[in-house]
Amino acid sequence: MERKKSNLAVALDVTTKQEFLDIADKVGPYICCLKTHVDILEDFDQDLIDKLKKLQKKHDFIIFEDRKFADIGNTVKHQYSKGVYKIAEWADIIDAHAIPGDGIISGLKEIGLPLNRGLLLLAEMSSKGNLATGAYTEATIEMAKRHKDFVIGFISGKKYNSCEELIVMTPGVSLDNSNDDLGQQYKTPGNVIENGSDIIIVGRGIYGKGKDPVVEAQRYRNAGWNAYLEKLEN
Ligand code: 6AU
Repeated sequence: MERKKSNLAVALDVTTKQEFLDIADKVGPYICCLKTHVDILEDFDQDLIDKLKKLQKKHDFIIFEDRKFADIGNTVKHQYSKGVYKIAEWADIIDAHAIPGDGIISGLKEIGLPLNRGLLLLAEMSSKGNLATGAYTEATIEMAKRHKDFVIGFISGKKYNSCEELIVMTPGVSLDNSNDDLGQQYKTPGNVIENGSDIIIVGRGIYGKGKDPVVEAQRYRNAGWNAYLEKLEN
């Protein structure tokens, strides 16, 4: 983030390999993290991963596969390391829901820790009516504290006083819209950085219809980084 002066993660939710690689190359210079949903790609293959890794080297970003694991430890272990995607081989970080209890972290950790990977827990969500609030969020924070060897942070809208050292990444960020028609709710980069978020996650704001990904990535990078500098001054 310091090297690139960027706290922007791009959520690259497109469904073809060509679009994916094209946008990743365009936004690469402006991001600290590329967030993927590889299971939405129609033509996923090993070649995509090889090319993604090349782009990672070229542009210097970490790869976050937003798999949102949510099963028992034994199952997520396989989902993380095996199957078509072999996520553990190429994703620097992943995320998981806390709903199954500590076993989900223990299972993912067995695979990820030896590979020097990191895990984010979903402590809050951006969508309307979501259930990750109050006591659930509190319990998630406590779970993270018990696994600090592997949990590096949260998906959340704010920083928690009791674990300020853990990274907070925040989705639901837009400079132009306040919601979509399927329950997504947006805040501005300024709002979320003010609340203590470290990294803004932006998807359609960057490559949505009629948008130029380079122009938008620069715009969001500047908005996020300037909000961070302002926060440092105050
Ligand atoms: O900017 P958008 O609305 O186009 O995309 C938001 C991205 C999507 C979601 O899967 C993801 O952020 N997301 C997440 C996570 C973990 O990143 C959690 C959440 O609560 N809400 C959310 O939108 O790729």
